[in-house]
Amino acid sequence: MLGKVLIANRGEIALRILRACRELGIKVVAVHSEADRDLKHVRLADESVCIGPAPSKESYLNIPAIISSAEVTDSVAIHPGYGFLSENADFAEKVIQSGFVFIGPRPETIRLMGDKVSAIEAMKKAGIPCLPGSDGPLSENYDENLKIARRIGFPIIIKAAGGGGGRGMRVVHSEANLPSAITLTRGEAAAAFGNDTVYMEKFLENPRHIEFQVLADSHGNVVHLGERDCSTQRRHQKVIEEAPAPGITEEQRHEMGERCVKACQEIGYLGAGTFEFLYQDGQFYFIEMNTRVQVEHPVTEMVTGFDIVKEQLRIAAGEPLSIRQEDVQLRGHAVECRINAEDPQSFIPCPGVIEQFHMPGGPGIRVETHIYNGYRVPPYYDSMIGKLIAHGETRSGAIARARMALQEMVIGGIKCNIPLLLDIINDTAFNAGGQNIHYLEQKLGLKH
Ligand code: MV4
Repeated sequence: MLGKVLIANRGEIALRILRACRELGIKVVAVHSEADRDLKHVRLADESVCIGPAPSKESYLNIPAIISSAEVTDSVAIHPGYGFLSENADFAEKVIQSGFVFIGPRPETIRLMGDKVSAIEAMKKAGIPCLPGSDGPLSENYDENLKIARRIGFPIIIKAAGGGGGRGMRVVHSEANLPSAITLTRGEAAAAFGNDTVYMEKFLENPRHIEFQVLADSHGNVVHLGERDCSTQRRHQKVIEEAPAPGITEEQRHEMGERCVKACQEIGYLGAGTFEFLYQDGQFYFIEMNTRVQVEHPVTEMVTGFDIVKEQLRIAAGEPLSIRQEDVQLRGHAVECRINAEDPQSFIPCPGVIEQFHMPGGPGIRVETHIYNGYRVPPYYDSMIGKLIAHGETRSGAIARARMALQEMVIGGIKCNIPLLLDIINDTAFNAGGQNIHYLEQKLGLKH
């Protein structure tokens, strides 16, 4: 096993990674910003290094500071968590060049998936269903682009190759708007990602967001752990995720899971990964692949019984996966509620001191959080302060447990979104299951 792992992240995921390391007998190095000295995982780590001032750019995104922290602490490997440098191919490359193990896919794979045009091309070639699209970057030739749009059929969507997660895209409903949409998206993409490559896809009006979790080791073993439904979102921020996805049959799961496994084998994927699909009218369409552990990984852990972060560490150590596909059986249902330090009505972040914190408990309840009584939520980072995951034998059983736990949980001193989460958990449409990506914004729109 890896002797010592440096965790290049903060908050709940840093604590989650620390716990997985501890279980495997791995020493832990925490790196933190000046604003994060009091993080729970920093206190629990074997060693800690302050890597810079509060702003992420100067700390959690400061590659030289992180690499030198690994050097001075004699770390063997670096776990990037999610966000920050987790999908930065240059970082992964520098980690490896400096003699450390990067806990994630190879840099070339991160780069391939980071460019959405090359990701779609690779996946299409590997037998993953994709949307009708431009099958490559758009040129500057208007007639050519119009021809592509007519072949696909309106509405279409223009997306930035360097985008993802909802950044850099524009829907076009008619031919008249095509040239300006391409020009505008290209300009925004150049400014935001330093890459003005754009591509075109058929636009789906009412899809669900369903993603498949995979794990691949360095011995050629690949497994899928089924899917998650992440359709309950607002402005591209997921609010509630669940596994399995309502209404997806064992046959669909098997077919899509197998396709994802085969695609991983074809591209030589390594580590944990997620295939993101849009699902509409019974069909799956690949949109992106995430080459990191995801915020919502616990719902998959709850229904499969496997530990995704421990598997990441085993894979990075060159060990074979501890899971064979035939061992993967889904049991019950899990829902995850993201707890954010924000106003539940305006969604404005609410940093400050946690004056009171009571954890919920009972059968099937899991809380992933770094907060504690007296902890100050800093204003510099994402407002997510924790996750409540509820497991039950059925979807309604899991929802009932989530409801009880949300009612039981007390977070005082700052505003948080528990009232909003309860409102969703008690909503008739949410309880019916299988809502699309517009459900939450439509529900909130009704109130405003
Ligand atoms: C789409 C789409 C409809 N049609 N692509 C947004 C996030 C990025 N990962 C892709 N996104 C979308 N791509 C086509 N061809 C609708 C979305 C979309 C969305 C997707 C998943 C979850 C939430 C979303 C919210 C708005 C739009």
